[in-house]
Amino acid sequence: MSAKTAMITGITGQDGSYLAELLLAKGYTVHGLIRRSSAFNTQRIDHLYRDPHDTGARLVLHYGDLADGSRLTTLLERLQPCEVYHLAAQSHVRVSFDEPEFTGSTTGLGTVRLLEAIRMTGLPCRFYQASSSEMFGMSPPPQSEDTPFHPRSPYAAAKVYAYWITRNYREAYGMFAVNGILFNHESPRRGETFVTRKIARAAARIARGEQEYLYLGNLEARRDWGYAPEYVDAMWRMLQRERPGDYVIATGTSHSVRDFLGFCFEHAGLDPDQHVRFDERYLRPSEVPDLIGDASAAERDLSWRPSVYAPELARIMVDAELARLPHPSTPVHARS
Ligand code: NDP
Ligand code: GDR
Repeated sequence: MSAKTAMITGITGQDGSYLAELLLAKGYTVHGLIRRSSAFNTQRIDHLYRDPHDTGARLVLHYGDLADGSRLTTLLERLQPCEVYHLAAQSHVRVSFDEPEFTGSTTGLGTVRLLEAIRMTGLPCRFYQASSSEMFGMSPPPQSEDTPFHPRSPYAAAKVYAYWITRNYREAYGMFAVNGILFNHESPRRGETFVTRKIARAAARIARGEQEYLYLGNLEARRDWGYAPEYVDAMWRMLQRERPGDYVIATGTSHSVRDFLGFCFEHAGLDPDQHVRFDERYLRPSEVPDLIGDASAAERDLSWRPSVYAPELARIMVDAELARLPHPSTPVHARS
């Protein structure tokens, strides 16, 4: 077992929760950055949390925000992590068209605030940047570490900035700073407004008679969908390398949104034609048509390879949604 200390920004998100699980299982002490909100936003990590007064509690949460560089500096100074996983971001592509400036500040400048905090404290830690396949945008598939970026949204443009500033701190200051260029990865913990979770949730609810229709936008976009728990393992592997490098993480397969809809609805015993409606509000001003990642460098250098592909992922997600719903035999008055 290792006695390392890690810091995770975005620990309350999908990836942060799986990464915290992984690092705790490896014996790390994990410090997570959380935003103050008027209601609790820690549902994804509540099962990992122990009262800090308990001896042996190794998950510690700290208030902080990517907008607040001085807080990042003082936290790093105090916690002295040896690995920093920077996952926090305004991560929704469609929302980034509505809030481009906020997205630039959080998703783009948030990264340089954290890197600068590391540089100023002189901490010899390793840094992981959550880069995205969205940076490839219009570049045709397959996309690898050598594919040029052509971002198609304020989110993707902010991630391109964050990618390059990470490389710049590596080159300028010799920092161990890496970019994981992760293609879409999903799970039952995915945010409810991302398309896979939205579809899986609707399939379960329609099958149980709790919802009639599902409203979607562009069904023809193609994505390379993998399974989130496998992807956080790749993040960790990148920081264990002898030398820093950037890696694509993907399954190498692509499916359309329509395909994913078919996988979920078939598993729930439903016909999409009877329940799916188009709503233009879910279209984007500019779309990313087709992503297929080439993760051969990660397989070669990190010994990382995926095992869950989109059809199985869809079944995992629908089953999780069905399990979340009250059992059909439970009388309505007994449901909380
Ligand atoms: P989520 O949207 O589930 O989680 C985002 C996290 O960032 C949450 O913990 C959120 O906190 C936190 N956050 C947002 N804004 C701030 C802020 N201003 N200060 C501090 N924390 C903030 O994202 P995922 O887990 O899916 O993704 C993790 C990272 O990986 C993101 O950077 C995303 O852009 C990137 N990525 C994701 C991919 C995917 O397919 N999932 C693929 C490629 C990259 P709160 O809970 O309070 O909202
Ligand atoms: P994406 O994920 O934009 O790829 O970004 P999302 O699930 O939002 O969209 C995937 C594709 O589905 C189409 N789509 C819809 N999308 C949503 N959200 N809602 C709908 O109703 C709908 N109908 C069709 C979209 O147009 C798109 O083509 C995710 C995020 O996690 C990013 O943070 C991450 O960087 C990338 O994946 C890789």
